[in-house]
Amino acid sequence: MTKNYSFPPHFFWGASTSATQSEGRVADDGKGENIWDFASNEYNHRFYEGVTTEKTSRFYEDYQTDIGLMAELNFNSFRTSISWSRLIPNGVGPVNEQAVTFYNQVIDELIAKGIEPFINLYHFDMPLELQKIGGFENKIVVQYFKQYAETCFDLFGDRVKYWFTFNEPMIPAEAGYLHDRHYPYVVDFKRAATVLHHIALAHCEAIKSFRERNLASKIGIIMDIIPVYPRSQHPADLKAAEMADLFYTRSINEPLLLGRYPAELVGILTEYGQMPVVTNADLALIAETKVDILGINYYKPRRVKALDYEPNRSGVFSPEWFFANYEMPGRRMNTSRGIEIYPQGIYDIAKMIQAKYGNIDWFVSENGIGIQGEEQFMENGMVMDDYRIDFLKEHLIWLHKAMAEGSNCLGYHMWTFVDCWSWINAYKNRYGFYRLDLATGEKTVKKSGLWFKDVIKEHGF
Ligand code: BGP
Repeated sequence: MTKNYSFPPHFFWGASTSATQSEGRVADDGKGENIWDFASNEYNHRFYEGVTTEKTSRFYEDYQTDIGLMAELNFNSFRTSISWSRLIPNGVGPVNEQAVTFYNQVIDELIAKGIEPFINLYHFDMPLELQKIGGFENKIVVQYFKQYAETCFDLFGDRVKYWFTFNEPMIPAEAGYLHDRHYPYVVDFKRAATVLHHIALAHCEAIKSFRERNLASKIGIIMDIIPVYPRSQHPADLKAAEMADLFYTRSINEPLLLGRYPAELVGILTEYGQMPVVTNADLALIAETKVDILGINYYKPRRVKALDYEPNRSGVFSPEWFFANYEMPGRRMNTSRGIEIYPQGIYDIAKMIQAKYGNIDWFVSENGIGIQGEEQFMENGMVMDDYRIDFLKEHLIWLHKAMAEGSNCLGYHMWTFVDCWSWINAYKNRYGFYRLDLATGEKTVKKSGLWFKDVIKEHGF
């Protein structure tokens, strides 16, 4: 096969998922509840068609089969998360031995099949008992997270070579405390900022514990860097883009990757009385913490423009007082998900990492396309998802270009291995290389899965 786009022989290829979105068996074998299990029951109407965390692709019982299906597609790596409340049912205190057995088996099975486990510690899933005392709003939870991380390093650190502290640290703060999308459905900027700061500290504490152990592994974090594009080069639009980037990206990337909060952000939050409590000890910890590797989830760009009205600056403080989202005419949309498709974004992120974050080792930890009603594309039992192949190709081409220009990208993980349950949208949009039949539980490969299998085998396409 003639290849136009070759990737390095040791490039990581695979997919990613998270515990809550794949495991199921939420009330079994000693697992404690997390906020999603709780919200599933108490706020059922907030999930698409009322489908909740119980209904998954059953990784808890089917992990062996699933890992076999990954191996069939030639995966050499796979990212999932540990469920904090499965391992430590109350978030702090005794460890659930059945969970230890489960995660040991998963890690061992992956390694046996030649699939490098990439293990993430937190994917939006606060144990319910800790949420009852405020979750990450309560600084004590930073210490509980540190203890949980230490438990994971001690139990699995002999085999896991790639660790991640958080998936998309901005989301629990933004979606849970500002935009009313995730439990506890709070709308309060200062509380969101407090949560974000404590997540930053939890990340740093976990890394400190990791370093103390001298493990022969790497640790990092998975970020959703959303590249921001202004409507025009007019100074007002440029300023708007700067503000969106400041609030939604730099506010977390800079403390965790550069060791300090942006001064402009601190200035604005102080002016508006929105600054969380940040001690000198916190700042010292942030300053001394470094990651070895970065995961980047990329789905969409953000386009912004200057506000064309004077915002009413009373009520809940909002970053949207400083910019407006902009729907660029003619932009290419994934209408199922309501987001723009912009493959060049992955290249722009790679360049940003090169320029701003010391060209650190990184990998694409999520990228994919969620489509509603994929049944319509089925032929002889297979989803003929050419749109997904095109999507992957286009993103990989831009990634390839960035790598040719010196970006240290180590791998590419698609979201996701098999259609999975999602926060809010449940099974509305399908993302998998394998189709999950919700009625029978059957998993069948899609055309994109077979295409990806070849790409991995050939190290390119
Ligand atoms: C990312 C999350 C994933 C996954 C994905 C798709 O932000 O890390 O957990 O859900 O988005 O999003 P959705 O399922 O909402 O379309």
